Amino acid sequence: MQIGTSLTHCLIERQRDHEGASGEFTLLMNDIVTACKVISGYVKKGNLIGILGSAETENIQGETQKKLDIISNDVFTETLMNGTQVAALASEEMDEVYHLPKGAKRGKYLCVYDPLDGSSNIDVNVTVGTIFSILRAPAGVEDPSEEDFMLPGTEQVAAGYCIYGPSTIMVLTTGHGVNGFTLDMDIGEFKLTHPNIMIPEDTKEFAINMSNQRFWDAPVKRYIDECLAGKEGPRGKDFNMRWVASMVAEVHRILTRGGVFLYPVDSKIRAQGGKLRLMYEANPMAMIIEQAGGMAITGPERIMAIKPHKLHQRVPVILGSKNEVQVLHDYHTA
Ligand code: AHM
Ligand code: MG
Repeated sequence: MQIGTSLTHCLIERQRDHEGASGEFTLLMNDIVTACKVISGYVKKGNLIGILGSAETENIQGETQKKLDIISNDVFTETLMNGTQVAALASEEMDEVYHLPKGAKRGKYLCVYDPLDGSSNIDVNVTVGTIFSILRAPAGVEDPSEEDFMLPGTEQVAAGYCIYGPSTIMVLTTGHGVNGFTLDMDIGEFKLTHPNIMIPEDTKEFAINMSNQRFWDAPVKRYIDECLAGKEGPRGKDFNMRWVASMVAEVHRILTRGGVFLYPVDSKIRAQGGKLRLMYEANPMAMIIEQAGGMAITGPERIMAIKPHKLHQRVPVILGSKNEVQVLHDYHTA
């Protein structure tokens, strides 16, 4: 595909590669693209239309929802429901599986999403994004249950995110590499700007919330201590650090110039399994990272190999440049 080709065109071309394809996937992706354009519009308008700030409600994870969390969730859910390519939906902002109304036309896909990741950043005008994962509904199941969503990340049909930063960029994988498309605001169309993204295998940049340092387990503590020791330490190089507190922004930076991102389990959050959610944060990002030549692990294991046991399950996340994540894997399995 040539730089500048529209996302719509790329999706139709891909559909042509699959003999007998029904076009359902293309339509679903088209709905996701539409939803992200609408969310991007809201994010960019911000307080011009009075949508910043807290909604004074809590999601199932006990986190206070922002007005934009709820708006984004409604936009994404309604767009996909009306699109008729899904059998059921699940979101960070909804306690349970979202079932389609009785008699509603439905398709063969499941979509799991975080409608607005990094939402603690909304009010301070820092980058946020939408993350999504597409799975196949089990054949013959009319109204999928939570159990039907319990598929490992290796079963994802596609994954992506849309980042609402200085530009709005959609990053996508269907298991054949990773491509990025920038929204051309003048014509309302995403255009291919980042073809075949590959993550540099080596890096000197890590991202972790250092305020949790005293709670870390030994392998993470060892790794960060060695990074901080710089040229004089065992790694023999000086490291740089970044922490946006918006996973979409961290992953996008890593896809662009390499790096390693860690939200490990620590003694403060051990009981809940980690901070980030497996199905709509860790798995889609892991698929993108692996497809771009990187690695995504919990510490000892590959994220995408985990068989989920509940929708809002949390896991430790370590991902990014292959050689650096390998060091962390070695420390966790030594
Ligand atoms: P959210 O989905 O409620 O926004 O939470 C997930 C976000 C990630 O984007 C980010 O990596 C992490 O939470 C930041 O956490 P912390 O505030 O503990 O640094
Ligand atoms: Mg999130």
